Amino acid sequence: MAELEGLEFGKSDFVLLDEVTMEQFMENLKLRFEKGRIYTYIGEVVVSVNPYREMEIYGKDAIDAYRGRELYENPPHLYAVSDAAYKAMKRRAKDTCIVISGESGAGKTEASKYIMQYIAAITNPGQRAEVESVKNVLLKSNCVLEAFGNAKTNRNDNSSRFGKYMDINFNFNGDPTGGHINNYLLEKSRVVQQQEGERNFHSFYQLLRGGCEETLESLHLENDAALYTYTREGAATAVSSSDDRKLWDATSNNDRTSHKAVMSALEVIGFSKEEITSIYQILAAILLLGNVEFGSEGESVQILGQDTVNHISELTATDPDSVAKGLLFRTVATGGGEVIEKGHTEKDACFGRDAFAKALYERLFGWIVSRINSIIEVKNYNPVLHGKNTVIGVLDIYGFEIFDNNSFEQFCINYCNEKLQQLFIELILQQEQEEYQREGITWQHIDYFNNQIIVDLVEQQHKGILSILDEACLTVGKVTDTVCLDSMDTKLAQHPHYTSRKLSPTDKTMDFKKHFRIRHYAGDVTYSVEGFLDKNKDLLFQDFKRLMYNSSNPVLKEMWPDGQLSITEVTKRPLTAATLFKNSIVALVDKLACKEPYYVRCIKPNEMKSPVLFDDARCQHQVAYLGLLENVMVRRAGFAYRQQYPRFLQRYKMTCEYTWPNHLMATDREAVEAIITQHGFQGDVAYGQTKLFVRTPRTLFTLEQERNTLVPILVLFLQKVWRGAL
Ligand code: AOV
Ligand code: MG
Repeated sequence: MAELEGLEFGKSDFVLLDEVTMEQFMENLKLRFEKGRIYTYIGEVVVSVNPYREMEIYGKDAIDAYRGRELYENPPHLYAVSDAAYKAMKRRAKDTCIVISGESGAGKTEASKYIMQYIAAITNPGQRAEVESVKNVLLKSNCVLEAFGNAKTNRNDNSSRFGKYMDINFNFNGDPTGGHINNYLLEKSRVVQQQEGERNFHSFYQLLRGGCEETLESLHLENDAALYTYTREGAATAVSSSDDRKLWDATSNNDRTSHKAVMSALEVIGFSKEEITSIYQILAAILLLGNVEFGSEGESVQILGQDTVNHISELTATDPDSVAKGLLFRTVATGGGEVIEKGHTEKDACFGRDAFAKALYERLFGWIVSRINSIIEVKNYNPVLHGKNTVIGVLDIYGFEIFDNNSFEQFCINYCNEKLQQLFIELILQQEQEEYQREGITWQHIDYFNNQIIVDLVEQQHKGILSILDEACLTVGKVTDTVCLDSMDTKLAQHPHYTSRKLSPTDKTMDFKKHFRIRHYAGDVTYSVEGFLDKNKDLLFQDFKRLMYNSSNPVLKEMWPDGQLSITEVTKRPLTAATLFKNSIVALVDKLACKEPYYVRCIKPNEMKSPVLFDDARCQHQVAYLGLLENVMVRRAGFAYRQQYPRFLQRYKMTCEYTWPNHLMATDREAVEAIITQHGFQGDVAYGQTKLFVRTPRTLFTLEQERNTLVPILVLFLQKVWRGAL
């Protein structure tokens, strides 16, 4: 067994703090970070601080050390919670989930990958081919989804721009039999526009920098991201300072090598050659679309550069005239049922082109996910023959974020984080409460800040921001973003977590016509309402859908099934983007709530991506809003550890003369009482119906240490007995 850490590394569980104060919490967190101990427990919750450097703690040795062990037997690690989730799933046939939270750049995605790697490493010891292949697809899917769904933002060079929830299915043996990925609202606006210093999705640069000459030529591309409007915008400014240049070089090198990795991952997963070609043709078509410009002559709008249109039509296997027509006209049904073609204004044409590019990318991403799902879905599973099919879910979603300019996307992302914080509050409290009740133990209530009030501000029917937004989107006529803001300001003025400029006229950071502010659990965010209505309506002209549906490329056609509807069949009022997102997040929360949860709470130590800087104020802020101190209090007020009587007895029976080698008492519970009494730990435990509850981990550590000293002596003794020396 690995050595437990010495005290010079601080307390490995915050429950062990002498006093639960912010000072002591921060002191311990900082000390551990400085000593390279990035993980610390609060009971079964792992608090993780992003090290911003490579750590030598994820190798095979570490995996072996954690396999099958209890949390307190080894220093804190992601592997230990992964193992706990796996054990709960395997031994008790429980569906479990690991929820990883924390703000942008705190280390969620990296953590999710280590968790997946650990689970893959400890399963399928018999190396059965079909299980190996499922594991391979699950691991490789990360590489593909990161390429298409992650991007450099001003907060994180590899920021997840979509939410990911992955279920891994297991058979009764505890081996993975399949999986399913749910993706949540990809930030598609990034395809056509990025904030200063940011980039488009990695996939574009990977193709441009990593694609071979031949490939690029066949896609009508050149290997220079600066030639394309969609990849030029935010990034061009990112190379201005020397520091940025270093970063930029690092990312471009990365792009080159990543392209190969992604191509090979696609192949391993099982995408066909035609499918892979189609993926890159779509990426190329999007880049070229971005370069389509319009000019107007009198009333009529024209496309400048027929070549680009020809290339787009070739890449999408459509007819060039139809592409041009789709970009310049829209088909509308008049009140009388007549169908006419209406020419775009230049502005409408640009809007249509960008909406088309965004939709192409969004559908491509959705298609990649569903293709992976179809490959790894559990096949031929018969519960009668194979036992219960259990799952471990891993959630890695975009973290809470504040930028200089916060728009609809940040609003959705931050709302999603509110929902997850709410779930943490409910589950951690509920779980403790239920367990104590079931086992007949009295429990002391600890107060939390309950962020339900902010969740309500966003999603409450009729009164919440989403309802007001939807109402504005569904109103016929000219409702502008400003009109919508007005309506929010009026209806929400009294809400303690909403601020409008009307109420704080002296606040110069807010624009009267543009801004509203939400006091989120993780901080104040000022949102600019500009573009909210368009993004929420998410309008795409039916002509583009029909154009793609009529493509002679079957892969592309498959992505656009709604293109077969004629203009008169199209449903008038599809659900808005925000409502669709809300529904998907509500479904996600329901899914998580019915599983046994394990939590990883990630903290970002500084804004500079530095491995040595621990920014006290920033860290303390995160500890506060994540509710970690309250988490420790709940854990302390209750009992930090609990263990079934037989298992406890098995492990520690050698530490007590009445239980070693076997006890003569009526029940295991009495035998456990004998161990506890002999050590004088009575004050630190409570006896439940089926489990022993231990208040402080120290008790267990003492028993563990005693066991450590005794085990070698006993082994020696037994060897002698076997050899007949005694
Ligand atoms: P996030 O997922 O929490 O942000 P990431 O997991 O992408 O954050 O982490 C950001 C960067 O921090 C990574 O690219 C690594 O460079 C570094 N990092 C994080 N964890 C580790 C680790 N355990 N060891 C070494 N380096 C690490 V976001 O997706 O933006 O919310 O939306
Ligand atoms: Mg991430």
